[in-house]
Amino acid sequence: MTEEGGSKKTVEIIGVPLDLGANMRGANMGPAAIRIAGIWDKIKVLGYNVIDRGDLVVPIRECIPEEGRFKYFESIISTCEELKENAGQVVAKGSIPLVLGGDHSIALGTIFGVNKHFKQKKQNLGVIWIDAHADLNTHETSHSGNVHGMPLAALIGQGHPQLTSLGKDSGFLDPTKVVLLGIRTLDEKEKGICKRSGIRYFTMREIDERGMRAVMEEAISVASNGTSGIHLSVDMDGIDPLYAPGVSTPVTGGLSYREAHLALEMLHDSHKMCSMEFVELNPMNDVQNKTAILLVELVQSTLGKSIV
Ligand SMILES: [Mn+2]
Repeated sequence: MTEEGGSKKTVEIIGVPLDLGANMRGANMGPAAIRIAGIWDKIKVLGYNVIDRGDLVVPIRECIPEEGRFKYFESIISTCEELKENAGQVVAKGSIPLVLGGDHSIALGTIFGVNKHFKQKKQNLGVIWIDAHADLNTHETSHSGNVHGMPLAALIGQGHPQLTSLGKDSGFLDPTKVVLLGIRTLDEKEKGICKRSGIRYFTMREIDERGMRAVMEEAISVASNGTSGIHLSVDMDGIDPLYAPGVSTPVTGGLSYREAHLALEMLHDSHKMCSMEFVELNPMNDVQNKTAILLVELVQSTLGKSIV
């Protein structure tokens, strides 16, 4: 869905400087670091029109009253409502939303927004979610109460009613059309949720054994089956901290530089990608903006940059 009939596609950037879903602070500086890494020019050079919608206005942590065990639910939900609206508008225009996080809780806004558009046309959305974690905790299984560990659960309709209420008018994802890629650390109770979810998950072990090409072929086939588009959600901690140190929750043993590029080059070649988000970049932990530069390169691969 990236280039149709030679006409120029438009990519619309939406920055979401929100780190309220995580204990570690700093992901709210992600959109700025990604712009500094040259995202606009690097997309433009591939022949796309680029529109930068700027950043959504996100409440400041110190200005929000303490909300109890479930941290910053109200503020995260109101930001996600606004993001849902924005992402929905962009796909309805036939453009590609590129959402820049921010922590992974913002996927609730992006994906419910895109899904709402597809549901209105009686179509389904597939999702490829690259992450070290499964993000399948609920309020009952989460140790921390941090929303960035819960978004995928809420997107398939599980979890705290305040979070799932975001999907009331947009419908939930069909877990059999969702792929988790690169997972390598799950909470004990989250493992059971993952196994029972119906999601096709590819652990790092399976990627090691089968190779990224075979895994990604299957991932695209699962996310394409009966769907009209694939949303890509990239948590930068899915990539090995050797290449992507600038994240809030680094976990060793992740995707290599080449594996990550190959996966996204293959997604581009499928012509199914309709929307994307890149999240959990944390400039506080980065080294000379290296992870933001990698993120921009990965966006380019998803949009069709090839070696020759
Ligand atoms: Mn995540």
